[in-house]
Amino acid sequence: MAPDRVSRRRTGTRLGLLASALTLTLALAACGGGGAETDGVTAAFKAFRGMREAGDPVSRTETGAGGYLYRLEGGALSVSDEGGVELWCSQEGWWVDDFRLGDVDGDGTQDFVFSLWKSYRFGEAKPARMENDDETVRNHLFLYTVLSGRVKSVWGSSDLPRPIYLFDLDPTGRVTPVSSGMLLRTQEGEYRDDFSPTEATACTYAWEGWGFVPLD
Ligand SMILES: [Ca+2]
Repeated sequence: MAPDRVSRRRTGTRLGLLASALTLTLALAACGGGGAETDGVTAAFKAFRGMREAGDPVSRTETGAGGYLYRLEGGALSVSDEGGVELWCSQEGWWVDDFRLGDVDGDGTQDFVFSLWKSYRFGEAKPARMENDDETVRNHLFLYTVLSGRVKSVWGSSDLPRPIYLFDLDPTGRVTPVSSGMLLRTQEGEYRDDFSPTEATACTYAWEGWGFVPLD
C-alpha cells in the first residue's frame, strides 16, 4: 500500500495493543463452517496468534447494508446473511485485527476493509504452494465486498511497510469516478520481533481504484 515516501506527522501516541488482559479465544470461534484454508499456519504465525490471544483482541459484531452480519472474534472475521447463514470466513492462517464498513470504490455497494496478519508474503491466491519458506508474520490490509450474497476480494496489499495499529474510514475525501471520497486514516508504527507497539504515526490514504494512495 503505502510507500515510505509519504509525509506524515508524529503524534506521539503510544498504543497499548498488547494489553495485559488474558483472553484466550480459539481462532476459529467466529467461523462455523470449519472450511477455512489452513495455509500459512506456520510456527511463526502460531506464536504471533498466541501473543494476540493473550493481549486484548477486538471482539465485536456489526450489521451492514443488506442485513449482512460482520463478526470478529479471536482474530477470525466472518460474514453472514440475514438468515444467519455464513457466507465467508477468514482463513485460519490469518489473524484479523479489526474491520470497517463503507463503500470505498463508490459503486454503491458497501465494502469492508480489514487489517490482518499472516506469514506468507504472497497474496491469498498463492499461499503455501509457492516455494516460500519465509514465515515472517507481517501486516496486510484487504478490501472485500459482498455482491448478491457472495463475498469477493476487491484488493489486497502486500506486506505493509509499517504495521497498522488503528484505522478508520472517513467519508470526507474527494469524490472521483473510482472513489466515493472515503479516506483511510491509520495509526502506524514499526515492526518489532515481539510485535510490541512503537510510537505511532498518523497517515491518510485515498482510494485510487488500484489501491490506497497516501495523501501528502
Ligand atoms: Ca463498493
